[in-house]
Amino acid sequence: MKFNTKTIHGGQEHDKAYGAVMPPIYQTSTYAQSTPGGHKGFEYSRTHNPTRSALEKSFASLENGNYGLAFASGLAAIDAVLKLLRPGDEVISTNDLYGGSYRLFSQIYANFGIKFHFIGMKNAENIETFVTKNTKLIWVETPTNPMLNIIDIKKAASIAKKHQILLGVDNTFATPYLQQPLELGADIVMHSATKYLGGHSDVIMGALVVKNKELADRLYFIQNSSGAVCGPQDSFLLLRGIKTLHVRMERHCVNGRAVAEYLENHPKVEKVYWPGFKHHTNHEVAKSQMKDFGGMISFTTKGNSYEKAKKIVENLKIFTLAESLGGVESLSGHPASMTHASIPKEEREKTGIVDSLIRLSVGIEDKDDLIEDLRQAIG
Ligand code: P1T
Repeated sequence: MKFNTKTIHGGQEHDKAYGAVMPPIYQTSTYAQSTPGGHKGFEYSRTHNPTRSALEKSFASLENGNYGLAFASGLAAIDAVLKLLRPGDEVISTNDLYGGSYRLFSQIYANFGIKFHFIGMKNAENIETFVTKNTKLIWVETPTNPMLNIIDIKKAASIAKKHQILLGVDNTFATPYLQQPLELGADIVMHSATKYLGGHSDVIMGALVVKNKELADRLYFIQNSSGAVCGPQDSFLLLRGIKTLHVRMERHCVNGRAVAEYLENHPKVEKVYWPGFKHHTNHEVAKSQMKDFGGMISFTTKGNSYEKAKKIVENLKIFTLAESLGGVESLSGHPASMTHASIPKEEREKTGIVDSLIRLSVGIEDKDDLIEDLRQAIG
């Protein structure tokens, strides 16, 4: 089945009771048993729920995996991956990643005796320098949030395989439409499904997909034991969102390119971060592992002034100033004070998250209106 068919049909079957085309919302916490243990495959909705199961099958299908797991948020999904580890284990993570992931690693799991190395991964070979006998997980986000760096997944996977380390890839910015990490050798792919998979800024949810049965069983055990699952209503909304993922992504990519090129030629703009530019450090890697370059863009204005950046995001009318990304509507954000405020200033400035940096999630509105909005806001 091709990707554009999988978004609509992948892992789905028609409802057995009445032939409903969409999976019904099974708004129930529990299921009747005829005798102890006499149930129809569902006992309790923390463990399984038919609407959530339909969504989990869709996740697995989109990422070319065998097993999908849905969580209450993207961070809950990452949290489940970290629970595979033990005190004394080490993680090598990219140093340019969502601030909430950094906070979970450095302020929660570091306290449980797990050691994190936050490193630059633009040159993926750098990862091997940090491998020790205790390294159990390599955590890659690509494109990174918010600097749009590209990490070579195949290279990271070959290092992970050589040392028998798990490779997890946060595929939130790319989506499975643009990039399929399991096909490139990753063991775990993760999503903040809140973003492009849902696509309508109305649900908080996370996803994991794996190929390996033993790994899937360990993650299902953690999902059920820790209980950070999503409800049936949200699962239904995600299933509905996914059906248009491919058409939305096509437009995000077209609009993203138009906005990136406009900003690149703007006299007041200093630097534009977007992997579609030939001069982007890892443009060739992006070309080889992604189908197109997506709708996420970051940029700085000349003078590196917080006041100027604040004025621009306040002046934007169609781009709403808000956390999050990946919805049909365009959003702007100021990473240093919003999504990445939990990273110490000194650390975040090393990766380029300076005071004038603005992040755009380019939506699927008319691109001329988006460019006009930027024109009037930047001045
Ligand atoms: O918000 P939640 O669904 O828990 O997902 C966390 C998360 C994980 N990974 C990446 C790459 C993310 O971008 C996020 C969430 N990011 C934002 C809310 C944001 O505005 O960047």
